[in-house]
Amino acid sequence: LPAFPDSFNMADYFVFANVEAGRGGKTALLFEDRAISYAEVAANVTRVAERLLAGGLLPEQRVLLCMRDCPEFVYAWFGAIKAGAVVTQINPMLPASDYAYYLGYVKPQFAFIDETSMAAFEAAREGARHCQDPGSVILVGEAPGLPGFDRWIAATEPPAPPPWPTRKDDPAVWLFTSGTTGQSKGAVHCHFHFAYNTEVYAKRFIGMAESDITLSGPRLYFGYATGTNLMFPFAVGATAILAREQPTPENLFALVARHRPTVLTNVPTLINKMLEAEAQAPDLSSIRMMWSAGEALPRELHARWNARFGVPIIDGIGSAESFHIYISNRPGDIRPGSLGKLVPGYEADLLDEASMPIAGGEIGVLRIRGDSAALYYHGDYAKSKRHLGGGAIVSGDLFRRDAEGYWYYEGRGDDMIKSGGIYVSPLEVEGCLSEHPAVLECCVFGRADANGLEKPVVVIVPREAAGEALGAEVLEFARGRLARYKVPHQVYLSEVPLPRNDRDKIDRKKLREIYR
Ligand code: 3SK
Repeated sequence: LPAFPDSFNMADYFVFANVEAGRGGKTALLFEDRAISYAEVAANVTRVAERLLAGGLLPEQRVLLCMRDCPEFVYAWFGAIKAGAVVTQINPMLPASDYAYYLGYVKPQFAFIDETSMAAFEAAREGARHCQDPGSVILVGEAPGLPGFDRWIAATEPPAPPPWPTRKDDPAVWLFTSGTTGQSKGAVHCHFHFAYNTEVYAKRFIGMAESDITLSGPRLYFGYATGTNLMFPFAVGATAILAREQPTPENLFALVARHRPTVLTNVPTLINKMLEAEAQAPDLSSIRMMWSAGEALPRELHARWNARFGVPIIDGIGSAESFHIYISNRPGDIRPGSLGKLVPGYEADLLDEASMPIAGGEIGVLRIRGDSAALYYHGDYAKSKRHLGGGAIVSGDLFRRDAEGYWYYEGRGDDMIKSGGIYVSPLEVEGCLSEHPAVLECCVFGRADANGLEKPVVVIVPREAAGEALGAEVLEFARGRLARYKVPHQVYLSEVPLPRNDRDKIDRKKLREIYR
């Protein structure tokens, strides 16, 4: 297993190592019409670290990033790390109430924002205790009253003290769990966690190469993309494409045509949108693999993608708690419907309701161990005790493993439906209903019937406007394919897309509230 020296800063591992290895002239980032070299990235990372330290930043204080994808995101991210700070990163498109929560929870010493997040962030700052000093909020762009990034980074006064010599076990990043209400928690990670997963997953298991050019639908604030579109390419001296715009099929197709990426990071929702888009036969032939994670990839969607584009989908599962993916398909070993195999470097077992290991092909709660497991959730002892500790994560996700060692996701424990005394996985029912040609997307959850007994119900977004008859037709379809107790008792047709959280995962909690 990879080991790291006690004195370790991950900015050295991901950024400065490239310059030391003679790759200073190689393109690290492609952004708009610029190609930015590793030497330029390293110089800007150094400057950000100096400016933060000159501004009074102390080791392990938090720096908050709330901006769209751009080179400044990268400079601020690694600059804060190099300076010995702890990076926290959030979606730049949230309302002020969410930023008020994050300001109070993170208590950042500095924040980097951009024109997208500025109005809501400034509104939240009015009632906050942190980030009140002039100069503690740096704006990528220009606006009166806030230091613009370009002028801030170019300043030379006051002089900066040397960066703090971090240790591998020092806290480096909080990755936020997917909260749907803004109450997400920071899973605390130390410096070497990121290098560990990068070594065992990105380099050894996936085979990321210096020749790779990466592009991502999900944005960098989501740990999934921080890995696949920043850390993984940087760890091998590859090139990452960044774009400020929101990811749409049209934007992605245009970036693929322009830069010819070899690796695309994606999520099922966007994969579906790419298939639905009107675009004239986009040429995806440069892409050697496309990641899918973040939520379950329906088998039917996988098949439609294969038939249309043929780019191999690498479906895997990771989490904020593990930093990144620990069970995955891999190039040359893809089993549709499965999440693939356990990444060597991680250990996994399945637990029953009494937390005892189970054997065979039974469904159980996954316990994963590995050296990228979060230490704890900041400010939440009870949640930390429940889910984290001693290098292990027990997230509440349900899995099954077959005799050949392939893993299958069965949903979250608290999403399981007990129908007729038997557990029903909503994912299995959704997978089946998605195969009906009129179903664009659907979500299955449990709801008490008139007798107080839990039964599956489904909300369906039809591909085209549909009459009530579609409900009955879909149920007939399900009856021919599923055991009786798994067939939904009620179908709701929705004209609007299913609600999603800020990382594009279906918000089951909100749906349950709507269809109470
Ligand atoms: O949250 C997730 O779904 C995820 C997936 C892959 C890698 C990292 C993360 C946080």
